[in-house]
Amino acid sequence: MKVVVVVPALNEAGNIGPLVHDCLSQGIPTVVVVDNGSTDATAQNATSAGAVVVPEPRRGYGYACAAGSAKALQIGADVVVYIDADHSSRPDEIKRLVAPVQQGQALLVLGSRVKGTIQAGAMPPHQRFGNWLSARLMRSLYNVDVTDLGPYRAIDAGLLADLDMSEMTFGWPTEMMVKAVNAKAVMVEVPATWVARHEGRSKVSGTLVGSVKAAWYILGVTMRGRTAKMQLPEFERTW
Ligand SMILES: Nc1nc2c(ncn2[C@@H]2O[C@H](COP(=O)(O)OP(=O)(O)O)[C@@H](O)[C@H]2O)c(=O)[nH]1
Ligand SMILES: [Mg+2]
Repeated sequence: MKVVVVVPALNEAGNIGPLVHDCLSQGIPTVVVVDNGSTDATAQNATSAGAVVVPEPRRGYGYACAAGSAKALQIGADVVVYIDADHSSRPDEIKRLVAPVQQGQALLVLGSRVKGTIQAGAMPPHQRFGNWLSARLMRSLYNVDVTDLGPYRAIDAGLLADLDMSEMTFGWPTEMMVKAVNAKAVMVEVPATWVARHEGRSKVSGTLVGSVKAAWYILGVTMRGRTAKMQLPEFERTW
């Protein structure tokens, strides 16, 4: 199975090179870095490290994920893995993430930091709370057994294409989950490690504006997913 890693990135020049290197050294054939209008050397450093760089000037985490996904599907991915550019997730856990898709046990695999390890100081208390609340809401509204809404995940390419993603904000990872549930695709969690970003400043949970925006989008998508707008026909299993 061809695994393609997609990395949405905004001004991560100090992190992107080592991250791409670590992904490639896991035997991943293609790492797609989406440069979301960085003003630093993110694109150059990603290219030097061996990534395929896709520019996406429209600012937004979802825009970047969508551009990377389109590229991954275009180059024939069977499984697409998403990982943040700041090296908070560990590329040596990609195999664990991809295994349930490869073995035909799930179509969407979520890296759960709650089931795994959160390094001291890697997740501020308000982010922990927001995440707990969102996961709780997801459990009660969708009747699914999830503990985390983190960005590190693997998805079957067929399911990804069918989900017709439209949320171009930090709500993208949540939209993927609610649409997968609505499409009755099998979704599982595996433990994942979360460490503090290697370099640079947080733009989301580390800032008030970023945190409020992220919470707004995540909760909004979770609620809207219960309306007809995000209903999808039942997904055909590929195994
Ligand atoms: N494409 C895109 N990525 C972003 C944006 N803001 C942050 N990111 C990326 O999203 C990830 C999470 O952001 P980060 O600053 O680490 O937030 P934190 O994990 O909450 O501290 C990182 O990989 C960032 O490079 C954005 O506006 N667009
Ligand atoms: Mg981060």
